[in-house]
This record gives sequence, structure tokens and C-alpha cells, in this order.
Amino acid sequence: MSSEEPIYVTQPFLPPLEEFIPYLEKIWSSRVLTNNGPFHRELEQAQCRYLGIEHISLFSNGTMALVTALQALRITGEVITTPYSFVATSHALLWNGIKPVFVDIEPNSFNLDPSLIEAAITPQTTAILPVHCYGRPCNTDAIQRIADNYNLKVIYDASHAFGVSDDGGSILRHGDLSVLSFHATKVFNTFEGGAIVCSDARTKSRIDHLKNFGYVDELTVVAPGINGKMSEFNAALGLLQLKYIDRVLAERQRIDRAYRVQLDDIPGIRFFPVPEVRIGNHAYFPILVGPEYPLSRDELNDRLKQHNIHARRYFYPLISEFPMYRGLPSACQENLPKASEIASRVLCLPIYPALDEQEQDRISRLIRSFMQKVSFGPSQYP
Ligand code: T4K
Repeated sequence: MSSEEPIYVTQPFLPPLEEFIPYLEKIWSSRVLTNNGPFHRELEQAQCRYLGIEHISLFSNGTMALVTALQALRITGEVITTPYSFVATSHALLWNGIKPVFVDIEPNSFNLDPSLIEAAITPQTTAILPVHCYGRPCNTDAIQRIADNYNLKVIYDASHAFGVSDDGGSILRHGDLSVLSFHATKVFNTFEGGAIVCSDARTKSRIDHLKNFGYVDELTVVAPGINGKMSEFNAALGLLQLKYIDRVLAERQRIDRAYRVQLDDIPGIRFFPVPEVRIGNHAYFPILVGPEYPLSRDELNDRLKQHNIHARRYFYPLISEFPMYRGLPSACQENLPKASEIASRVLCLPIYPALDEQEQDRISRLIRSFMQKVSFGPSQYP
């Protein structure tokens, strides 16, 4: 094992602690800890301004927001979704008693392939749940066309997509609802947190009731709601994080660009083209390890670990391979050839604002050095 300091796939950005103290002092003096307090209300307004969206409802985490989004639109039956995501995407369906129907992904965006959606629609289908994977936008126009033709709702799992804009503005405006995660590992974090974005006040009101046990006022409960509320501590951190988010995005862009230069000519190492978006967020830096590279993806991952570099195989295994999904007809590998292939080759390299040039250079040089050493024979592995 290497003596160098560990480098993980991500490290949360935190503002200077002394800037957080005044927020804590306010909480201590007001004793408002949760239940739509002043920081919560302020963060909702500030995020609408920053993201250029109409309405947002804050949540305790992204998974609770996904579960509630499905409830808010009364989704039932079957929902078409991607197997190439974090398990929370499909788990939210199971928690609502909905059957996930997996459809394969596009090899270039790693997002749900719209050309395959129609064939998966049945009389039980009520919605599509795509993911803007790694913060790269889905083909929203094509997905919306299908949804309109078949009268389906669209809920985007936009957990990776905070701050991403296409030519028309925030990508969170697409579909009926978009769900965000503000988990520690995300581009924008509130320790834990999440949100649902919607475009009309009535839907926001329903979502807000659902996340507060269904309460409308002290004596009125209109739905079997849940407790999905964000606390004042999380909201306060969110307000402070918003002051730094542009710097965070710029640092991520710096690292993304440097990897592209450093890894450019390594045979068998492929990465995404620069995103065709107005503003990207560089949430992840996935590479695909192909047969021209002398190590398999898992060997490369292990070798990096020996050097205390902890990349991650997001998203391997596919959701469809976990035991609670494996039995579904749509989960079989033959139905998901592209997702299966990509999941077997993908490796997400470390990317976060505090990753400095030397550390990043070390990662890229190691990936290059494994290639050269292997070509001289396994005995010379580092
Ligand atoms: N939909 C999608 C598409 C998602 O990706 C996610 C979450 C969700 C829905 C659900 O949203 P939330 O309910 O979580 O808000 C992580 C995260 O736990 C998960 O939030 C995230 N996706 C997923 C992609 O990644 P793990 O199991 O890989 O996390 P963990 O704890 O191994 O963290 C990865 C690395 O980050 C660690 O090696 C070190 C670093 N780290 C992590 C934490 C938690 C820190 O430095 N500090 C920390 O506090 O799942």
C-alpha cells in the first residue's frame, strides 16, 4: 500500500467554518430547527433565482424527494427507467409499489435511449423516469415527444445535474418534475438534502403537503404524507454553499480539462466529449477502459487503490443486476447490451474542487505508467 495520502472519488466542498457560525447562532437564538423555518424559505427563493426555475421544494435527501415526486403525480403501474444509475432511482419505484421497466442507454450519453422507449410501453405504463447521468442532459425533446404521444408523465432524476443549463436555460425545467440530491458527494451539498423542482404553484403546494405528513394546517391532513422536510441546519449550509457554487463549478471545470489533456492519447482510455451544454457541472469524470489498454477496468481500479487512489465504478453493477430487480423480464442482459458493456468498463476518476494539480497529475501519470510497465512484463508492475 502506498504511503501517499488517500485520494477519494470525491470530497465534499465546505465553506470556511467561521462563515457558518453566524447561521448557527441565529438558529440557537431563534430555536427554529425545522418545519419550513426562515433559512428553509430563504434557500428555496435563492435556489429559484440561481437556477432560473419557478418552484422548488426542499427535502431531507434525494431519495425521499424521488419517492414523494412519484406520489405527487400519483404514478402507478409500470415506469420506464434506466438501469444505469444509483439504486435509489429504482428503489423509489419499488417503495411506491411500481414496477420498473428497464430500457437500454445511449452509448454516447449513458442516458436512457429514447429510440427504445416506445417498444417498452404497455397499457400499464404511466411515466418515464430518466436520469441526467453524471449531469449530462438526456435527450429531453425526444423523451417529451413520446410522453406526449402516450400521455405519460416524465420525472427526471436530476440528482447529478445541479447547475446544468442547455440553450433554453436550466435543464431542471424539462418534464413534469425534476429531482435533485444535495448529498455530501454532490456538486452542491447541504450535508444531506434534496429537492423537487416543478413549474406550477399548485403542484408545489401538493409536494409541500406530502413532505409534511399531508398537513395543510393544524387540523387538516389531505394526504398520507411522509416526513421529508429539510432542517434549518441543512438549509443554512445551502445558503452559504450558494455563495461558493460558481467557484466550485470553475474548479471542477479546471480538473475536467486537465484530465482531457493528460489522458488524451492513452490507447484504450476513452472519455466523454466535452458536454454540448451551455453550462456543465463536471460532477463526475468517467473513463471507459477498452481492450487496447493492457489492464482491465477492475485491474486498473485495483492498481490505483494500491497507490491510495480510490476511484469508483459508478454504475457497476447495473441496478437490474441486484436481487430485487433480477427477476424482471426487462432486467435481462440481452435487453441491456449497451448498459452492460459500459458498466463493465467504466471507472469514475477523482474530481472535486480541492483536488490540486499535483494530485491530479499523479493520477494521470499512474494510469499512463501502468500501460508502459505492463508492456514490459508483469514483473515490473509498480
Ligand atoms: N439518484 C441518483 C442518480 C443518485 O446518484 C443518488 C445518490 C440518488 C438518486 C439519491 O440521492 P440521496 O438520497 O443520496 O440524496 C454515493 C452517495 O451516497 C449517493 O448519494 C450518490 N447518489 C451515489 C452516486 O454515491 P456511495 O455509496 O458511493 O458513497 P460513499 O459514502 O462511498 O462516498 C463516496 C466517497 O465520497 C467516499 O469514498 C469518500 C467521499 N465522502 C463521502 C461522504 C458521504 C466524503 O469525503 N465525505 C462524506 O461525507 O454513494
